[in-house]
Amino acid sequence: MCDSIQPRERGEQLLTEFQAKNNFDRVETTGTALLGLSLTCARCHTHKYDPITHDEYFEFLAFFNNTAEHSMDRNQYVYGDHLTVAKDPVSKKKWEDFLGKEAAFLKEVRATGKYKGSDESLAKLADLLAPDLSKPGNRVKASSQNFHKRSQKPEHAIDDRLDTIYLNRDGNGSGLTIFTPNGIIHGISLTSAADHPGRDPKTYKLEGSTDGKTFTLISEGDVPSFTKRKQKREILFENNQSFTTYRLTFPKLSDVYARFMQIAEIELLKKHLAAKDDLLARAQQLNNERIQGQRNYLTTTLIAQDLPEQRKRVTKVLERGEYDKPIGKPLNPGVFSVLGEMDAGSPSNRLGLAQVDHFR
Ligand SMILES: [Ca+2]
Repeated sequence: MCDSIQPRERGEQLLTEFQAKNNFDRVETTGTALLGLSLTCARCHTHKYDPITHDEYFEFLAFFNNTAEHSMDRNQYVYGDHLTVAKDPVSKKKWEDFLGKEAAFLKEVRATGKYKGSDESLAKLADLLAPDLSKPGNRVKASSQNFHKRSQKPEHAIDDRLDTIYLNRDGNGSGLTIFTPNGIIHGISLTSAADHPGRDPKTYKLEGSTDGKTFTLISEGDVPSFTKRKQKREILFENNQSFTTYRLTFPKLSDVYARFMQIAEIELLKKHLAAKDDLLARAQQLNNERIQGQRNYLTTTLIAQDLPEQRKRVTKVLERGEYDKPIGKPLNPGVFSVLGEMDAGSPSNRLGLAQVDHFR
């Protein structure tokens, strides 16, 4: 019998099945986590002494049946829209206190008029004293795709962490391109990774570009040899040209037979740093506090968007909880009668459901 179903129909059936399963999961997780009720029985039938009926289960499910994400994610690690929120009420208070301190400081900076153009954020002010032109989060491109995409990617070379490494399995000649704001550099620093010393760079070649296509040689030569793991070495050179794209490759590695190139950190050393100033030093300190605060007090949470009105799905009771057996009339979202009713003024969607104050 199955053979009479066309592939397209099969695909659609699968989508319907997964949509139903996702809905069951959301309804039952909400029941278990927020209501302290296992709702699974009501998915298939009404128990005589159970306060939640089969029909009510599907009215509740209607709240979740119109989320816009595809019911099958194809195992992609791509996350949709999200919100940054405080981890808990104590964290919220601490973060707000910090934001108050930051606003007062920026007001003070603006009043001096010393850093016009840079005073809109702590990060930009702090950056004036930072020696490294590249920043964690700048775009980077590996010289080849022969690296572990998650644990040893090129981004690890500019993430300001010594415990993360970039490792390229193409060995000699591999490296990376770093896309930065416009800036002149007069040196680089390299920090060896905590693994086999033979994989450390022995020579380097640094080129710069302003369009990402044509590159000019800035400097090349030997890398001072690393005598320890996680050791930082600086290489200084003459350069007066400004670039936005820096390509750094390592033609030779420490061990001629090494098959892999590895590096823990790379810095592009800026030629001109701002003069030391108490305001900038405080900006740096506050910026560090901000980074710590973001880590300690904030977290992100995914948000599921609702489908637009014209694409809304119809929710019906599923006989015995089977995805391909919808019965009865279309249902509107509704809460369990034992919970009371939703306030007439609250929206008939997940937002209304989340606003528990609106229950009467
Ligand atoms: Ca690193």
